[in-house]
Amino acid sequence: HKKGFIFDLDGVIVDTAKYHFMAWKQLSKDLGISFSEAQNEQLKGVSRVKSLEKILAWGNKTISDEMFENLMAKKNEEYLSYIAKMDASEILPEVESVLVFLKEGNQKIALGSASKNARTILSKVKLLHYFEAIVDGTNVKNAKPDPEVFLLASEAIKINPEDCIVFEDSIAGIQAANTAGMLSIGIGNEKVLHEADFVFQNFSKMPNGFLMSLINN
Ligand code: B16
Ligand code: MG
Repeated sequence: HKKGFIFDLDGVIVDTAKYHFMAWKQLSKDLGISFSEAQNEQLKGVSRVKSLEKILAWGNKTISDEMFENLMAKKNEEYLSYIAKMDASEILPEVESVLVFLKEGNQKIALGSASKNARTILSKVKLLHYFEAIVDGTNVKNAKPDPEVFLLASEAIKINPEDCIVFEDSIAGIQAANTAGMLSIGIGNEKVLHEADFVFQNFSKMPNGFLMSLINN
């Protein structure tokens, strides 16, 4: 059977959340707003625009549209300076062996991410060549939990949604996969991701034969 395997990026393939955190923290500091790791948690899977809106709301700040654009550009510049130093050592456990297994099994692989920097990051960590389609923040109009990102990915790899499997670390992403009619696999905390069909702390906790059973189902 040919299935479509759709991967989220941040939190599933690499932990770029720590770099988003550093960049948002600096921006908040410049604005005199406090910003905690718990707040950063709430920005996972959330677009750049929505993230800045949330930070400003937490700090009770209103700013001009021009200033908003400037801050977004500044945040991304700092974020990209961290990304520039990334290499394959930052790939999360067992991610590459899962990609190799799927590729060798002739399965379709796509990316479904909110990030506008997805291609840059995948190429930095040398995983770009595994992906037949990349749907990211540059293609998508409606953010997760809207299913658009995953539906576009399933179209791009020509696999029906019911034959697609999504790997996600955010609640919004799991909801998006469920709404798209796909099998949702949470990567992370099972208490947080309880709406997923399956949850594993990371790919190395996935039992032997699990991927094979998804392909054969
Ligand atoms: P960028 P994902 C998301 O990636 C991140 O989780 C989220 O924190 C970030 O704000 C968003 O991408 C946009 O990223 O600023 O690079 O366009 O988890 O959907 O892969
Ligand atoms: Mg994510």
